[in-house]
Amino acid sequence: MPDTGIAIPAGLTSDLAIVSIDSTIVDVPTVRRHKLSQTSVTAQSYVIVELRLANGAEGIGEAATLGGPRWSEESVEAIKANIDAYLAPALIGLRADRPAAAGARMDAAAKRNNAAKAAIETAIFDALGRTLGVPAALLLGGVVRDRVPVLWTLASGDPGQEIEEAEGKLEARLHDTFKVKIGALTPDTDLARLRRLAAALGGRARLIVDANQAWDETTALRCLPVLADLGVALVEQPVPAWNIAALVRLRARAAVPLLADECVFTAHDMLAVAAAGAADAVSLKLVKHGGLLGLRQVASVAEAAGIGLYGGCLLESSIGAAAHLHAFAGLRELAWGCEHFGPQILTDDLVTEPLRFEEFRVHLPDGPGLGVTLDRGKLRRYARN
Ligand code: MUC
Ligand code: MG
Repeated sequence: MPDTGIAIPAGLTSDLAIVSIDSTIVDVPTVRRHKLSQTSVTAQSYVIVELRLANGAEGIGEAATLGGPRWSEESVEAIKANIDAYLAPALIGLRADRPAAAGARMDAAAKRNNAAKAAIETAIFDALGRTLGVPAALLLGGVVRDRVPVLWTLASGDPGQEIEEAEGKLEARLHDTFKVKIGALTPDTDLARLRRLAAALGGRARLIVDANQAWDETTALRCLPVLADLGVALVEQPVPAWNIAALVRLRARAAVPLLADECVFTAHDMLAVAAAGAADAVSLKLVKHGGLLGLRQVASVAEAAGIGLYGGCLLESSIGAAAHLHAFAGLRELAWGCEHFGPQILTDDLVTEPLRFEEFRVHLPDGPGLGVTLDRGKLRRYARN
């Protein structure tokens, strides 16, 4: 190494080449059935990525799915196949201190496959952070916040059970905002359900709803004023992802802010939604944006357009949730907080020390890389045969 007068951190002088990338499908049961408009799950399926560098450092990442290829086009089976056949081979030999170059190589090797790419990029940041002894958040520009307000999702479809569940969360001071999944039932049944929830929890909790694209424009036009009257604070993806024009028309008439989810995967999508004036806020998710760098890119486009940021999830375990928290930690504003309750809806976690939930907030874990450690015993227990 030439004498530049600049001290090179010991980790950077080690061999940072990526030597192996392994992927494992796991299925972790949930504490209750979780119903969305397009699917319903009693177990969460993830692909866990383990990446190793020549210097011996290891990194982990997670690709989350929800009910097979129903929430988006990626299933765990497809994610694993594309990692093993295309994405991993494209990265072997690349230095881990080049995550942007890794992104370019992965984009050249496979179109979209954003959850698969996000899991690998997360593992690169983890391995690099562990090598340098710094948190992934520092590699992304440092920390503005070390804890984030976190909501809980009510999704059994049974309002009696949902009120009891919400009361438990309020009592334990874990969550005081609740996202209600609608669209699996008829619009009128959902409105009746929301009336009961608002009457029981109103004044003590904030309610938002997510229709997961279930309604057509006419239904949304009829239901949004009712939701506004009930005090619902935010309505997520009421109409199909393709129907940006409907979002624009609804937004012009609705007295409740609209949150873009399935209609924003890439920074180009974000730009189109912003230019059309189709949303008040956007849900940021690694599985949509292809990694921490992609998430921050989408956030930058939203920030430039004055669109609020919401920390979205796909029911990740503590591995995926930690990765999101590192990406969220450096955002200047995260107006809507986050929904990384995933680790709490699983009957078990995949790390040695799960994330800390306290006083309605989830904490950014301490330590190098992601700050969480894979429990290999758990990985084996939940691995699909
Ligand atoms: C979504 O569409 O937002 C996040 C929380 C939840 O219950 O479902 C997910 C996906
Ligand atoms: Mg959503």
